[in-house]
Amino acid sequence: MTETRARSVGNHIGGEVREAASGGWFENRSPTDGELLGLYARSGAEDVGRAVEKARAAFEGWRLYPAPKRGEILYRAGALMAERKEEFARAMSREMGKVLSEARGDVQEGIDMAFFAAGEGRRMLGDTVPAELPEKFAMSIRMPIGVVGLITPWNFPVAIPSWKSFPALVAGNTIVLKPAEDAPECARLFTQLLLDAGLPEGVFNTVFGLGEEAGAALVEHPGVAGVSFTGSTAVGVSIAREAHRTHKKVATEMGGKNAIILMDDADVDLAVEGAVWSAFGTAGQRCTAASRLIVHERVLDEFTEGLVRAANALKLGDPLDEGTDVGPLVNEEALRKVSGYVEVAKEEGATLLCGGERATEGDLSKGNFFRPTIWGGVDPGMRIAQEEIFGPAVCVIPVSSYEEAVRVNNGTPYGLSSAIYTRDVNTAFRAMRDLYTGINYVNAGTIGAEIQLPFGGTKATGGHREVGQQALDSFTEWKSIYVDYSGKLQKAQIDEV
Ligand code: UN1
Repeated sequence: MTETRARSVGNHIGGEVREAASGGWFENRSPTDGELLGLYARSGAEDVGRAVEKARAAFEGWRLYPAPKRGEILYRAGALMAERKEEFARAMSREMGKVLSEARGDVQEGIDMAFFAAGEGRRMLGDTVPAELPEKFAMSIRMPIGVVGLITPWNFPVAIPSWKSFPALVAGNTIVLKPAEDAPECARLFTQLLLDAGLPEGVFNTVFGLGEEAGAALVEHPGVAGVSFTGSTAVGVSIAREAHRTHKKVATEMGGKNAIILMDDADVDLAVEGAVWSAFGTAGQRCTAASRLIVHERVLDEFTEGLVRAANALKLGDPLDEGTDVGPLVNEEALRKVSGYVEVAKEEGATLLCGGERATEGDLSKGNFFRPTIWGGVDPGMRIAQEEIFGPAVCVIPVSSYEEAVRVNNGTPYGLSSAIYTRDVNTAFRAMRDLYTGINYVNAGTIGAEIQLPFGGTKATGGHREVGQQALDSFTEWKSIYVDYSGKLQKAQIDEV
């Protein structure tokens, strides 16, 4: 019955809401019970072109609007987001399956980012440096790049659009957002929020659609000066290639195969808690999720026993119920992917310690629920220990020394987040030197990065950084400025005799 009442949601282009030029729509369904939540514009190149045109026109005014004033609009956006936190969080849980407490946390990252970026409006530091000639002034400033295309994922559907939009806006860019098709309602609420906060028409535009249609059109469009993408490494690499071909500035935030190392002097109970939270929080659907546990053989049995017990105690259920620990996977494709790795693990000879199957009792049968899965006896070279699974599944890899643990940690194509549990301060600092990932934790799991420090990783993770002051790097170009006030020709690098 509810299906007939599904709302149709158009694109937001230049302050107007409009259907896709093709008249097409795509469905947004709940991963918890399959209910149809809404229809969203299935956009293509024509819609993207119109949005870029509006954003291009708005850029001329927005870049001249003083940065502190741009920041004031972001302060308003942050305050409004705080007021609407519950509305955002509920829509998020419903459409992508994250449990409510985590959905609130996702919105909180958006609020934090709004206030942090707003402050940049009165900072946005450049350098002033001495010039080598006597009557000459030298400085550098950041300049906006123009229209930026943002392609955002469903797993942090408020935080990540905020991470990208707020720094881009405060720096003076205008935006076309292509949000993930698995969380379009959050993007609609986000867009409405920015309009309500007072952004001028055309500064922020949202085009719904599929990656291979609207997303690809955005990356190819010659009027787009920069692209920022978060998602899989396969898609990110093809976006980066296309962006380079069409001379766009590009930032890609891609996969992870994050590990927690447990040394033999670790607080094992604390490590169990950190591992469960990092591996099974958000049903393992975070870029930062721990999917490898590198455990010293001396604490292996004690740790594994505690881990399996804690994983089996997690409550699967409706993400809107406050008592639920783990919600559904985002869609059936995700379910198929995780199930596929259970087969791979079997072939590779890993030991399944718990989970490994869909959960179908009662109402769970209506959704994409998968039991928290742990494999023991994993060799670091196995596919389950090398490839990003993006679900509630984790490998336990035994090691016998610190050096081996570091080698295993660094021995994947990815480099986002890593953690070490140890009571030895020297080991902790050594690890902070040796672990080749963009984010390191000591005595905490691999998730929970805060927005005031750069977020991103090495190697196949992409090498770019979001949030923190470094966020501005993806949305600005440096300009070096020399002012000669001598009134005569002064030649740099030339010794006058
Ligand atoms: C992501 O999964 O893409 O550190 C972002 C964390 C969160 C952000 C994760 N603050 O887990």
